[in-house]
Amino acid sequence: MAFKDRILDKIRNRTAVVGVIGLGYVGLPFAVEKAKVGFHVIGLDYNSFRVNQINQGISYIEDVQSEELSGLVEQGLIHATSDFQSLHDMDAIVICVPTPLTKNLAPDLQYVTSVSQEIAKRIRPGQLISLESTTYPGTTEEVILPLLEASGLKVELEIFLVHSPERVDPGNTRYSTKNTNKVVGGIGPHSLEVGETFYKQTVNNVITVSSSNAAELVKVFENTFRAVNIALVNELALLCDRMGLNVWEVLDAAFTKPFGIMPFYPGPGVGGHCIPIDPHYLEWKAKEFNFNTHFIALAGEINRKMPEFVMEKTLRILKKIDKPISQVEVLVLGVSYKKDLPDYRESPALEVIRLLKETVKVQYHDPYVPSFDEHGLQMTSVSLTQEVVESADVILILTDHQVIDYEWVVQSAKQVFDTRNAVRTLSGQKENVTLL
Ligand code: SAJ
Repeated sequence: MAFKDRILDKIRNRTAVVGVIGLGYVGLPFAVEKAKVGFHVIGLDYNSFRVNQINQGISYIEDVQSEELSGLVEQGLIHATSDFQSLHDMDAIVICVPTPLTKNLAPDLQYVTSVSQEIAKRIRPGQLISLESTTYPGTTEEVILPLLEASGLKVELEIFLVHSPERVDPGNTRYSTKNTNKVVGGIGPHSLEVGETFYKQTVNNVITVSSSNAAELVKVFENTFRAVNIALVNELALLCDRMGLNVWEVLDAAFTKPFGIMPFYPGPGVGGHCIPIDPHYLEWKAKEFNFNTHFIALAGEINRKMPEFVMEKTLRILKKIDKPISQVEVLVLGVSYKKDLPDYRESPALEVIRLLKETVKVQYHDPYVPSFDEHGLQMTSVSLTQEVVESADVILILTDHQVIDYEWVVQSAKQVFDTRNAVRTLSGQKENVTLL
């Protein structure tokens, strides 16, 4: 097994050139971890802005500090490019490109497929290819493998192919790429050995599974677990609204159970590029086996309904105001998909604003999102001044950024509708606050 032994040696002595395709919230932190232990890393991204930022040592990812990145760039350990020719120089190629959905919730593998074809054009014996993008079980074996072997090279003999799902929790300061357990599954035992050795260089704990299919299913299950449990508490919020009970009080009390339960909280919906999307990859694949994943379908339905519920409950509050509805002003606090991050991809807040704008005047403030152009909306964040807070008929908290002074907001506002229980820790009066 000359080719396997050679790549194993290069990985173990860290002379292997590591390629990372897709320099987003997964790829860039991974590239930094590899460079920190001495690997030469080539970052490949079609986005020239990202390439230029990285080569100037400037990080655009919250979890990567520019000081750390610039040091590695100056040492020549990280270099970014848009040139696919660089694939030939890479010994280990890690694919971290997006796996979105089409409009009718079907997998969109265009990025994975096109990158695999580019790799196949320049592939050479002795390379390891690892898919980290979240996808349905079978992608590595049924989509990537044939594209790579079209080159004439054989997986398990001359090239090595694994799936190792990314597990990045944006904004999580406790778990990083290095100390988050990493699952790896290979097309065969030789690929698995190479993949496991590769990840063990920078990850404290590598978990091997029997196949790339198993590794793909592990990750999609993880995100399905979250989507279903978030939908469960969202459904409870809908029921508590009808029963006149406080869902936050009920959940806080339920989570005092010291075993057999895990905290999840309701909200205005589910955003980000994972939880609203990944479970539908599994739902789509399961149909091939004549199998309906009811929990995934139901969770998606409930979570996607939350923005409409928030809009409806907001209008209920507004109807109590002695003012023509068309004159009413709503100030939205927070549009990113979760707190303390600038990312507003798939954010339910945008859907809530879109719905509300059909009836009332809406403006927003988000310290992390100065402006956005999405969902047919072009909006700019307003300053959170005393005047802006006092003049709004309702302040609608959709993202609970910690930098906001909620004590001041509640004291100054006429009405507050808090969909995240951001006011949970406030001691003062909260008569003007309605919770989801
Ligand atoms: N949300 C709720 N209630 C909850 C938890 C989350 O409404 O109890 C909402 C959030 O506000 C957000 C959405 O769901 O809009 C997703 O939140 P998230 O933190 O689960 O999702 P991501 O995409 O930021 O990160 C997740 C990772 N999060 C955690 O495990 C805590 C993890 O599932 C994956 O590593 C990552 O997606 C991914 O890349 O798959």
